[in-house]
Amino acid sequence: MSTAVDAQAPTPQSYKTDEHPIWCPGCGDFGVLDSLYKSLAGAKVDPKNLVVVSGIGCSGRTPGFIKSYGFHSVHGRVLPVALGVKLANPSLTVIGVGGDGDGFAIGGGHIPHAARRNMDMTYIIMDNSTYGLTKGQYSPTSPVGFQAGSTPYGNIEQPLNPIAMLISYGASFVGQGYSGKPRELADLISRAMAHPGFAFVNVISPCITFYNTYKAIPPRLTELPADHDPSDQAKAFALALHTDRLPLGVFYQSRRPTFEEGVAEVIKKAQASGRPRLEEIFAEFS
Ligand SMILES: Cc1ncc(C[n+]2csc(CCOP(=O)(O)OP(=O)(O)O)c2C)c(N)n1
Ligand code: SF4
Repeated sequence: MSTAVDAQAPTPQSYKTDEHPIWCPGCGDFGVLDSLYKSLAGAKVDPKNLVVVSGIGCSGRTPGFIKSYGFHSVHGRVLPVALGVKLANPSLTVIGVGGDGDGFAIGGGHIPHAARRNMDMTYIIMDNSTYGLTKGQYSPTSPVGFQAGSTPYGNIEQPLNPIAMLISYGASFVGQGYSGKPRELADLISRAMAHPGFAFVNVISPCITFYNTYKAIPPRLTELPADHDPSDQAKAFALALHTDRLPLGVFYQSRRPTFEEGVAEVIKKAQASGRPRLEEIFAEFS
């Protein structure tokens, strides 16, 4: 049986459910999950106030492994579901998780709008540059030349650059982590959760079965420059363009009103306007 979460002194262990991940041994998603447990414990998040929303994919299984309310939703629809949850109850801690296929391919149209709205949530992409669950097809972050059943002669498409994309869409927090560095990743996720606004974390999380990058990724990992100022959007964008290196940490962070704050203002203005309420309008037609 899993243990109860002690609200005063939660441990990473106490967020584990009785469900054991069925990911392949060595899957990067284990490192992401471990980091999430640490961040939740560090922030003393009460499971009663936590909602984890996922899409479909190996990564999409994550809510089942975290003591919380969970919503294993529809492929590519993490963000609209999370938006609905947060708007219905802004006091909840909302975490979205999914793969690069889920988030950047079928779900890609939601990202610019989530970023510009700035709803207070954390969105974690477990980026393995392939479709793990469906057996290794190429994804929007697969490199040129990537060979799989769907691209037997090599991928001919330029990969997306998640960090540059999110910075240019106006996300107010953009960070990158690696599943093989769970302590640093936990620190990054903690910072994302503490950020009041839309916090995007791209986690390089190798798929050991269909695209094993455990040897190729580590030599490309680097730190952001020690003097990097995360409030400098242009500099953050410039750093994101050097895709031969993969800097880890917070590229960009800024504070601006959240979507929920804006909606609360609109509600106040509407109530003060003296305009008829929706119920009154409906009543006219009944
Ligand atoms: C509407 C819809 N289209 C396609 C699928 C098939 N499908 C399931 S998961 C998936 C992609 C999984 O890749 P990714 O999102 O990167 O997650 P991973 O499995 O790598 O964690 C696809 C295409 C689906 N379930 N629903
Ligand atoms: S197929 Fe890949 S992404 Fe899916 S569980 Fe296995 S290693 Fe992880």
